[in-house]
Amino acid sequence: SNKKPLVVVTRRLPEVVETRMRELFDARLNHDDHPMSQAELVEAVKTADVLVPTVTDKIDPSVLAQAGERLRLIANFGNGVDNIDVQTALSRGITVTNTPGVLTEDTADMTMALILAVGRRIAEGARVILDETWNGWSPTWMLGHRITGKRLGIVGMGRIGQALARRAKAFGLQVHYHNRRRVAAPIEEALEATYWESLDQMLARMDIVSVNCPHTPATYHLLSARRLKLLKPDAIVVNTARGEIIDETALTRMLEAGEIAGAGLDVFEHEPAISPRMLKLARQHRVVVLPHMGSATIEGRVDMGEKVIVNIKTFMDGHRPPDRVLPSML
Ligand code: 8YV
Repeated sequence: SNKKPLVVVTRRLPEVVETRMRELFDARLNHDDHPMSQAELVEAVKTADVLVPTVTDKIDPSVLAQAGERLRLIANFGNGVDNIDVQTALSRGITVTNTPGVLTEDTADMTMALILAVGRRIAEGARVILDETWNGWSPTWMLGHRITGKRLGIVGMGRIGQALARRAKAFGLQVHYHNRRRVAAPIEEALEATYWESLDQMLARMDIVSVNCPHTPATYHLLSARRLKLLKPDAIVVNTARGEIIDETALTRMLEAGEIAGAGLDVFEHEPAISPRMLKLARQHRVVVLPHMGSATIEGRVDMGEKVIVNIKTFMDGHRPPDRVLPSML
C-alpha cells in the first residue's frame, strides 16, 4: 500500500537518521531519550507496524504477547539481538533484522584499545595526572606488560573477531581463535591465525583472551567459573561483546584473588550497574572498565541508522530485508 508504515523508535538517534525516517515513514520518535519501560514497550508493540528497539529495550515474550496484528517487523538498532526474544517473534510471524557490518571496525578498535589500556596501564596513568599525584619519572614505576609477541585468543571469529585479528597481527600478537566452525583456509592464512577446536585447551595457553561472539543461550557464561580457572594467572580478559558471556561474579572473585591478572570490560552482566567489587578492582590496577562504548562513533551510529532504514524500506516494499535474523544465528 501507499500508506506510510508507523515506525516506533525507542531512543533518540542521530539527527540525520531521524530526519530521513520522518521523510520515509510515519515515524514516532522518542524525544525524551530514556530506556523504555515495559509499559512503554507494550504500548509501542500494540500500535506499531515496525518497532526499532536498541540494546536497552527488552522485547521479551511478555511484551511480544501483547503485540498488535500490525506489528510485522522489529528492526533492531544494533548488531546483537539478545535484547529480543527472536524465537518468539519469529513464531508470531514477526521478521527481525539487525545492523551487522557497520560497527565491526569500531568495535575491533575498542577491543584493541582495551588490550593496550590494560597491558600498558593507560587509564591508571591518566588518573595519576588528574589526581595530581605524579612525582616524576622513574625507571621502575608504572611498568606494564609488552603487547608484542603475546598470545591472543579470540573467542568468536566472526566479523569483529577477524577485524581484531588483523589489528592484533599488526601489533605483533600471535593470533589464536576458537569458533563453532573453523573459518575458511584463505582467511585463516591471511590472519596467520591458529584454530583451536577446544576452547578449554586454547584458554589454558593464552596471555590475552578476547570475547567477540554473540550472546545466545549457547554462549551464556561460556567463560564460566570452571573455564576461567583454566587461564594462566598472568592472563588478561577483554570483553566488548556482552557481559552475559562471562560469569562476572567468578571473574571478579578471580581478579580479587590475583588468579587472573587483569581485565578490560566494555560490557557487564547487569549494565548499567557495576558491582562495588568490580569498581574497587577498577580503582586498583589492571582492570579497565568502559560504559558500553564499542560501537560509539558518530559515523557508526549513522551507518547503523541507515541500515535500519534500508531494512524497513526493503521489507515494506515486499522484499526480503538484507539483515534478517535467522533461527540458525541464535
Ligand atoms: C550498541 C551493540 O551499543 O550492536 C550491538 O550489538 O552492542 C552496540 O552497537 C547497542 O547494542 C545498540 O542497540
